[in-house]
Amino acid sequence: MSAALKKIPVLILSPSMPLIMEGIDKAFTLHKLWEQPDEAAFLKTHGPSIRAIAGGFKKRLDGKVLKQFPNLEFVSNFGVGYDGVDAAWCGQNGIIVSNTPDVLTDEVADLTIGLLLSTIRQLPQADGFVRRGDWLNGNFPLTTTLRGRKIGILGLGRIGKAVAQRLEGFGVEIAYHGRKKQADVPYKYYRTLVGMAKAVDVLIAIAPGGADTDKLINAEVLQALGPEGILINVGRGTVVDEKALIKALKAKTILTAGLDVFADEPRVPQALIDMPHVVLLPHVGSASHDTRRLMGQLVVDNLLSWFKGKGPLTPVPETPWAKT
Ligand code: A2R
Repeated sequence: MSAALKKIPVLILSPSMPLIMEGIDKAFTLHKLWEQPDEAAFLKTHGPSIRAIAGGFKKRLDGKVLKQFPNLEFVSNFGVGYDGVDAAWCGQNGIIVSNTPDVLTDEVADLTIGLLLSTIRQLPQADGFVRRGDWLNGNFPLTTTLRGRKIGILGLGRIGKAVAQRLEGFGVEIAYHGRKKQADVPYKYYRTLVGMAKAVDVLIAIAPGGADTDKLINAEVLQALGPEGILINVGRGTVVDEKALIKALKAKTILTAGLDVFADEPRVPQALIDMPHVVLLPHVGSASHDTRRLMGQLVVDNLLSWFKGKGPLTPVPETPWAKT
């Protein structure tokens, strides 16, 4: 690694994958905020020299936080979702933000299908039934089915398309909602989410978090989904109004839900935990060794590419980069 790169200070705010920390440490001067005896004093002394921040961000990196780093050039975000960074603020202040798209698309799409089938056919519950010895006393109750269902995808992006592609193999009808109709997709487009929810009985959400999508799936949408309705959320928890969801599940406004993401992770509302028919996962969409390795490497490679003067590999749309 070059001596010039080695002088560049890069900050990680909270423990990250070893691959990320080792990769950054090898090429740059790595600072680990959580290891500092006095974080505030560290930020005061070293904040002005930091040129990049990397990792996943539990506490949102908004303008107020980012102002502590007047020489910041780059935020390398772990994950395709980057609602933990105020990318619009970064764009306005000459800071590039990168994320880790594509390398996790198939993994999350696979998990989505697994969660869908688990929720419909009650697979975790059936597993518990065998383990408890309940089978000795009779058969597992019959479940609902995927057969004949219509599926609506909120967010037909990279992952949404990969989910749709898999669903085609299941012979189900597919529709989608997003802010715009897409050319060259064979699925029916709905201009409104409520309109789509009325027409389908499974809603799969794979949209980004942030202010624009906050509580997009609300009481009205759930009502429209109907009593046979199933909600699968693998995007961001904030996209669902959790209180409305709990109410709808309790009132049987919809049938059930399969959730990999929650509004305040890792805290999951007790009301959901208490419902035996919903399936709850701890945000594991991309969480395989292989895929996380690819994501971690992309975090490091974005930094390397940027500081070698080659531009970011995967900048987010709010911080476009054009070579001058
Ligand atoms: O709205 P469009 O046509 O740009 O479609 C995007 C959709 N989307 C929205 N749909 C409705 N209302 C919104 N306010 C809104 N904002 C965005 O979400 C697009 O089809 C989709 C996002 O797709 P991609 O950017 O390709 O992201 P990818 O790689 O599929 O990942 C989706 C999300 C991440 O943002 C993380 O939150 C999560 O999966 O891991």
